[in-house]
Amino acid sequence: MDGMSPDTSPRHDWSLAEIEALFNLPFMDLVARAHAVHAANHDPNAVQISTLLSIKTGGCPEDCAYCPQAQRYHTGVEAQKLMDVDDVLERARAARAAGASRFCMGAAWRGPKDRDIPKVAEMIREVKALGMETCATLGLLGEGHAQALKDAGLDYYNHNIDTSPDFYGEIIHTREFQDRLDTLEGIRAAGLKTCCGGIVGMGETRAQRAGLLQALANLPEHPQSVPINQLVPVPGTPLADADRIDPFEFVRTIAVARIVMPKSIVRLSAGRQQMSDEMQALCFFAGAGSIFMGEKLLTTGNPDVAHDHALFARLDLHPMQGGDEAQEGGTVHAAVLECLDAGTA
Ligand code: SAM
Ligand code: DTB
Ligand code: SF4
Repeated sequence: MDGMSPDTSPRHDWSLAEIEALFNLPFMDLVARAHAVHAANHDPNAVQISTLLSIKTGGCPEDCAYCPQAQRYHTGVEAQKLMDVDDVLERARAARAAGASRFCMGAAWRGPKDRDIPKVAEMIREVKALGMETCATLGLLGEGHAQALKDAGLDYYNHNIDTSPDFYGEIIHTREFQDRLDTLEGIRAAGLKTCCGGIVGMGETRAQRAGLLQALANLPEHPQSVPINQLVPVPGTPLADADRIDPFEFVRTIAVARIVMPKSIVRLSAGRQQMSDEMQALCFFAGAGSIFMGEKLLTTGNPDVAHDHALFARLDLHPMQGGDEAQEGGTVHAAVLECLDAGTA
């Protein structure tokens, strides 16, 4: 197979040259091909909605160059301890009311300590009981952690490889690329769904963006969810002054991710506040099938919920109930239906 054929059966043997060839296609050809793959595998008018909550903020010992929560950078993020379960639940209910089908809990840890797991497990159990899908992103997992989270009802675990193996060492020094692969292995072994992607716009080359997608596509299983983040440059971090990536290059990255992992849900993740509505529409056309909705990501801003509801209405998009199952026909959440009705009235 040449990487150009319309065959969409998942492959795990992508060469860098094949992925670079996709990036190098004429823009219109690339986006058209990506849309064809998208429509063959997903409902192109459905977008899955997740909401993020930072359950433990700031004070992180790691040195990820993009991150406002690393203790060593002075970003103005105030460190907060692990939230109480009731407060988390209140936020999950609000997210559900705004139309989110999945609630993602993030912690600024290198990884959880054994003593953190029971409290996070309780959050997961309670959020799940609200009828939402659950996701957690807590860093590197130790022995037994993934299984304990799975037993509590966790659906997805988010752990990003963040960038290509050959650029990784310029961004993070406190943990190895292999550490991340090991955590991803533990997630799969516990039967959790994987959410794994990366960040673009950190000064990497196109070949390195291709390398990020190659590493993702050649994992033993394609992650069910692939978040593509555009760097949110935060003052105080080493990447505060990184040049913004060309918006069309970002769209190309979404399109290539769509083609190389045809069954995965590609998430148009961080950075939407810095994108025009038109650019987001192009990302959806090129194969993005999921977003974070809610005015905050973890510590940085995200578009207003009302603006996103209006965008869905303008683009005739409907929320999918969650994950792959939704391809068989998701349930549209009442709050969003109302908004869609209002938008078309
Ligand atoms: N501490 C855990 C970890 O690093 O695995 C979980 C939380 S961490 C904030 C989750 C992900 O957020 C990172 O892997 C990175 O992809 C993304 N992220 C963090 N800061 C970002 C930024 N400024 N712009 C875009 N994405 C960012
Ligand atoms: C992911 O890939 N992006 C989200 C989620 N997974 C955890 C996080 C984005 C964080 C953006 C910076 C912030 O808000 O602190
Ligand atoms: Fe810590 Fe995660 Fe931020 Fe890295 S990305 S500094 S591990 S919170």
